[in-house]
Amino acid sequence: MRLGDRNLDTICALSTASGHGGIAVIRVSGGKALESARNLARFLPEMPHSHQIYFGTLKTRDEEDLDEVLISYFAKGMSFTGEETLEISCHGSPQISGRILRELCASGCRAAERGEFTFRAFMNGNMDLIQAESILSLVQSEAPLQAAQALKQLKGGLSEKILKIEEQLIWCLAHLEANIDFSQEGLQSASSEMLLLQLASLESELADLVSSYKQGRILRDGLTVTLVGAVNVGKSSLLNLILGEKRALVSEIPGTTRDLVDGELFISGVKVRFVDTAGVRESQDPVEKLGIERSRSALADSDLVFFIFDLSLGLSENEKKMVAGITQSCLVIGNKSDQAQIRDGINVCAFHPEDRNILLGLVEKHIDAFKIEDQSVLLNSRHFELLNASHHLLKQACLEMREGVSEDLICLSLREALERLQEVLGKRYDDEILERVFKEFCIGK
Ligand SMILES: Nc1nc2c(ncn2[C@@H]2O[C@H](COP(=O)(O)OP(=O)(O)OP(=O)(O)O)[C@@H](O)[C@H]2O)c(=O)[nH]1
Ligand SMILES: [Mg+2]
Repeated sequence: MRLGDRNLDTICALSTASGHGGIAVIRVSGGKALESARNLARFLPEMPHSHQIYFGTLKTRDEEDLDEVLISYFAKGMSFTGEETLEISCHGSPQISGRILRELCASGCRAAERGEFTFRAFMNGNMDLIQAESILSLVQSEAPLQAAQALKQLKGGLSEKILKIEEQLIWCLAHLEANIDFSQEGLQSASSEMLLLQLASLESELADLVSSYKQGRILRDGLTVTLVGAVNVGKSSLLNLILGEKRALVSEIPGTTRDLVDGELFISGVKVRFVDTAGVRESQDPVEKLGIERSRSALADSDLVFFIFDLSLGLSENEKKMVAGITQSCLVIGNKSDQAQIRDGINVCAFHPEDRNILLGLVEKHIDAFKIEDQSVLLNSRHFELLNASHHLLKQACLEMREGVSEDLICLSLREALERLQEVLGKRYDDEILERVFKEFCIGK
């Protein structure tokens, strides 16, 4: 069945998380929402008012009491999906919500599929595809800044930006095409220089959006900070200081940590995962060798590296070589400052609780450098892929214009760039695109 054809049914689903809770909310949406619900909720008035709440007892078809509930009613055209919708707030037991759903299905509804409520909101023009996807980002958000960005997108911030680019691109295309049509008469509807200027500015706007995906990924997936260094320098002690708990084993025996040990914190609204690794040294012990191998691969996966050394011993030639080989952002941190005579550079002592702030401050500075809060960032790989493609096409069109390539060819690139923009917004779509977007959703959303 085509996705669009499913819209004829009235659907129902549990919209709150499954399990026991104070209340559970069941959503019913579609042309027969009221009619179906009335089979259970006979207390509903003939003509309920939109955005009003009705209290009463749901009954089975055999007149058995199901639960005392509140029903919020949303008239067609005034709901999230755009269809007539009811939200039934019942007591939060899976047994109760399960029975209500079964009764609804026996009264003409069918169980909703993943994201089907949001899908209908999109199909009924209540939101564009970016906004629909932002709901998923919002529901899945873990970090406060990620939620803030998703909310911005739900309110249409990102869509507005892309719509503006789309509008200007259409304007440029129209003038370029007009120039082709009137070229015989030697007329130009807009000068090529002006069009090039305009297209170059659109290209730079798109480039900014595309590059913001780097920040978006940090918001979505968080940052990984890895503590590496030689054996016994205090990496595990510092991990414990950072996390505020005894997560990793600490001992005076070099080579204590064998496997990766990690923990998470939120810093500046971003999820940060700290990873402690096995100290690096020449070793014949096969298990220790495996641990050191893991340290190396953890290093490759990290966004920021804390290279720890023992201040009382100083940075050895071997350690200097290790630092030089690190390609990620790396901060060299001297530990055991309590035992050191000289304390230059970043220095801490794992036994001083106040030094935790020094370490967290380093991560905070790293995050602040991305200036995430000030701008609209891409959170979604689909948006990134399409905007990236659109940007490349626009860049190519600008290049062709500078080289004096025929306007027909330039128009081809621009039209393709425009199509990618329209796919991001969901102005152009097919079942495959929609399947890909909505399969990520949970049921009831
Ligand atoms: N004086 C002093 N001792 C420290 C400090 N930090 C750690 N130590 C001690 O140094 C020893 C090694 O600490 P760990 O945290 O296990 O060091 P590590 O780098 O994880 O060691 P490996 O896992 O073997 O690579 C322990 O005896 C710690 O108590 C510090 O700031 N000052
Ligand atoms: Mg250790």
